[in-house]
Formats: sequence, structure tokens, C-alpha cells
Amino acid sequence: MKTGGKLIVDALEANGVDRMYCVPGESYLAVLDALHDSRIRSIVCRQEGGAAMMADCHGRLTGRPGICFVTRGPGATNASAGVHIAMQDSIPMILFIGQVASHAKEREAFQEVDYRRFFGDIAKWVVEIDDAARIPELVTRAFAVAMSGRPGPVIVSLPEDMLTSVVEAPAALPATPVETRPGEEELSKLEALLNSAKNPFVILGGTRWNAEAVERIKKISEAWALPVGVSFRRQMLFDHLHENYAGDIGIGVNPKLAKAVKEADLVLLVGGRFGEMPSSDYTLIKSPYPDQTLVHVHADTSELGRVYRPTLAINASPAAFVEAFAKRKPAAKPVWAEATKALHAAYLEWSTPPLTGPGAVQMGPIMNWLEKVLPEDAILTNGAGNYATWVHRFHRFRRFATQGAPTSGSMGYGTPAAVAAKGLFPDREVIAFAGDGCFMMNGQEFATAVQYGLPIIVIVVNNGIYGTIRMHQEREYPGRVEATDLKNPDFAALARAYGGHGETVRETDEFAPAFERARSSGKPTIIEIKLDPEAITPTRTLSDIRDKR
Ligand SMILES: Cc1ncc(C[n+]2csc(CCOP(=O)(O)OP(=O)(O)O)c2C)c(N)n1
Repeated sequence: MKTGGKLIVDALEANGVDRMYCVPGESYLAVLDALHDSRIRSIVCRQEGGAAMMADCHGRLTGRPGICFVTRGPGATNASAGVHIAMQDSIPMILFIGQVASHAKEREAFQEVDYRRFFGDIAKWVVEIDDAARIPELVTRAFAVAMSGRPGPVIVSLPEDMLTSVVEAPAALPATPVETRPGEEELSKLEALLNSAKNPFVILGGTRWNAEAVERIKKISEAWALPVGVSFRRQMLFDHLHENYAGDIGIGVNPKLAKAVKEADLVLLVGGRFGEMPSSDYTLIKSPYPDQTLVHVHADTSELGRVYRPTLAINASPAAFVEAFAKRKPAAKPVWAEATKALHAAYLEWSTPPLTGPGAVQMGPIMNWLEKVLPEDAILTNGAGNYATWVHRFHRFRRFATQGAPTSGSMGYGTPAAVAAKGLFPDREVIAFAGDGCFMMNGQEFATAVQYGLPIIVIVVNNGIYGTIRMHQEREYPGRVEATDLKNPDFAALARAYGGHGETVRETDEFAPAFERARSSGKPTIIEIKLDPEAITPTRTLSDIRDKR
């Protein structure tokens, strides 16, 4: 006989969980009590949005569901920011919510929310467990749903009286992973299409990749001399210094790369959905009928034909697909080999930062310096804002599990994501990039880094504005600035107030020593870079945009 709380913790342990991210609530005290005697580590956060983003980054870097616990009502609604990210990004995650007791349900009791309706459009599955005896079944199913097909967030609602009830229940068994493999027939069709193509192009995206799969797609690209691009914020899927790497197809795509995708006769899309952002509003590949011959590989049948009608649909996870296709070799030396090299040269040129720009701090040389000193396995995280361009365009990602960036374009992600990443990989360097606006959305999780002794480095690129929106505002409504100016705290002092290390960079040359001091401090650090708001993009100033120069 066990309590519901104990059964939850047992089911988590059976599924290999070693940590969970939470903000406590009186609604799930029975789970916290059971955790007290378990091997699972609870990482207590400062706001549920941050906790859910940590769980998302956990899922992103490990492929296993990140686990998050929050309380009902306000806890759940705060956490929804992270749930939406996991949904759009196809990340496995499970959010457990303490729910009101059964006798109070349907009366709009204190903090009562109907989670099936609230999360209806932003979660993969929502379940409320009314009978504690069914916890082993339903929690294990939550793992299976979160990880299978197109991964995503699952919500498990836990009525308070269910958690304290004492029942007899079967022992939980771990979820059995489902692999989706391509058939030989599809592989032969793809082989034939590639053998008759003139200028094919490969796009990698989505999730259900791993380090081995990333190595395999590299070998495939070498065997076939294929140019490879990555979808928006999926840069960790291909070594940027490999001679077949063509660049990232995201916001502000390299025009030469966009042209290559548009003019390709065959596009092999592995894993991603190639949504609105990477497709430049469905112009690089037209929806629903592409100009190119499209081969779409996806682990979920419902994604095949949803946005684009493919010539050939292959229902397989990226990892299973590359394993199977690695055995196929070209019939003759590919005619496009030289074009592939030219695309990489274009990428190298595109990813070389400008050395000058307005103001006393130049981001170009700072990025160049970071490229020299950051190890290949460093993990970089960010949220949303124009500052992210510096990371996406100029950081050359080399390996799998080195990126934490939401394709949903959510601000506030970088700091909590870095906390989760550093906890998972304490021996690796973890750098969060944030704008001043972005940092202030979940900057309180810096306290979590301090509490757990996780020496992340947060680089706050402070231009005193919600820069992206100011840029759009100046372009669409020149000179009519409204609601985009920010008065910020002293970020270095804020870091010190939290118990971390703080640095302020007012000139370019101050960055390198500040970064080295951050490294040797052994503490979580904020490095504030005071960036001139005119430096709104690597190549254009705010005034240029306003004056349409
Ligand atoms: C949660 C959330 N709220 C609002 C937005 C809209 N938005 C996109 S970028 C941006 C401004 C980002 O400002 P900052 O972090 O200071 O970076 P900057 O653009 O100035 O480099 C805003 C408000 C968003 N993407 N996500």
C-alpha cells in the first residue's frame, strides 16, 4: 500500500528520472514528501516559467523528457510559457501539476483550472489521474507519448486527495521507446532520386537526433558530396566547419543559401517541419506544393503532407533514417560536388563578423575572440532578440547537444536553459546570451544557478531597448517610438547582489579580460555588454532602417 505521491516518485524512478525542476505548492506536498526519500534531485526554481524552460532544455539536450512540477492555477499558467516552447520545438517534457481536490472540482475552486482545455492547443497530451492505482500506467504512458513520433510536452494533473490516498498498485515499468524505421522501398526510391538529381540540398531539423546520428549524416553528406543546411536554431545538427556545411536557414538567411534552396531540384528534409521562420514564410519551399522534388523524413505520419506535399514521404526518426541510409552509396561521382564546396565558402564568408560598427563596443571582435577560446563542446543558450543574431550567425557550432535556443522565438529562455545545461554537464562551459529585455524575463533563475553552485556565464547584450521591436517599429512607423525603451538595473551589481560575479564591458577590449575573470571566479556570472542601440544588426544601424538607407 502506497500513497499517490509515492507512486508518482516510483514511476519517475522506474523511468530513469534523476532530477526534476520545480516551484513547490501545497497542492502536491505528498509528492515532495516522497521525493525526500528518493534518489531524484529536486531543483527548486524561482518562477514556473523558468522551471518549465529548464525541463525543456533538459529534454532538448538529452532526448529524455525533462520533468517539471508546479502547483495549480498560477503555477500552471506561469509554466505554460515553457510548455509552448516544448510544443513548437518538439521537445519531450512532462509537466506535473498539483490539482484541486476531487470534492472541490467544477466549482471554480481556489486556483482551479481545467488543464485539458487550458493546455489543449499547446500540449501533446493532457491527463488527469483520478485513481492513484492507475499512476504506474498513466505516468509511464506520459513518457511514451512525450518521446514517441513527434516528441512534445505532456501535462499530468494530480488532484490533491488522489496524491494522499493510499492504494495498492502494480509496480511501474519503464516506457518502451518506439523507433520508426524507413522501409527498403523508400530508401531505394530516395537513392534513385538522388542519383538522377542535378543539384540536391539537404536540410536538417526537428528532434530525435543524437550524437551518433549527427556523425552518420556527416558521413552520408561526404559519400554523396551533399550540401547540408540546418533549420532555424537547429545548428547543433551539423559541424559548421565541415566542408559540406552550407549554413543555417533561419531568420535573415544568407541570400546565397536561400537561392540554393530555392533552385535545388531535390530537397531532402530530415526531421524538421520547415515552418514559417526557416522557410521565409513558405517561400523557399512553397506550401503546399513545392517547386522542388521534396523528400520529407519525419517520425510522425501526421507531419508528412501537413505543410508540404512531398514527392516522397518517409516515416522514420532522423536517427533511424540516417542509420539505414548510410548503407546507400552514389552510382557515380556526384556532379554537384564543386557547388557544395562553393556553398561552404559562402557560409564562411557570411559567418565572418564585421569588425566595425557604431559605439565603443563592437560585437564582431567579441564573437571572433569567443570563437578562439570556447571549447567545441561549450553549450550556448539564448532566448529572442536581435542580439541572438550574433550567436546564430557568427558562432560556429561543432557538436550535438551544444545549443539551447527556442525555435518558438520565446524571450527569457537563455538563463534558465543555461542553468539546466550546467547541471546536466558540469564539466562543460555554458554561456547564456540574453538581451536586456530577454534577461529580465527570467533573470531570477540566476539565483537558482547561485543556489546550486552552477557557474554559468550570462552575457547580457544591453542596448536599453526591446531592440527587435524597435527595429520593426522604426521600419514600419519611422520616428514614432512607443513602448520600446527600457531603463535597466546595473546588471553587474545585480549579479553580485545574487551572490554571483559581475562584469561591465564598456569598450571592446574590456570583454576578454572580463570573460577570463568570470571563468576564474568559479561563480555564476553576468557580463553586461553596453551596446550602442544603433548597432541593431551586424550590418545595419537603427537610423539606416528608420531612414530606409
Ligand atoms: C515572451 C516574448 N515576449 C515578447 C516577444 C516579442 N519580442 C521579440 S524580440 C523582443 C525584444 C527583445 O529585446 P532584447 O532582449 O532587449 O534584445 P534586443 O532585440 O534588444 O537585442 C520582443 C519584445 C517575444 N518574442 N517573446
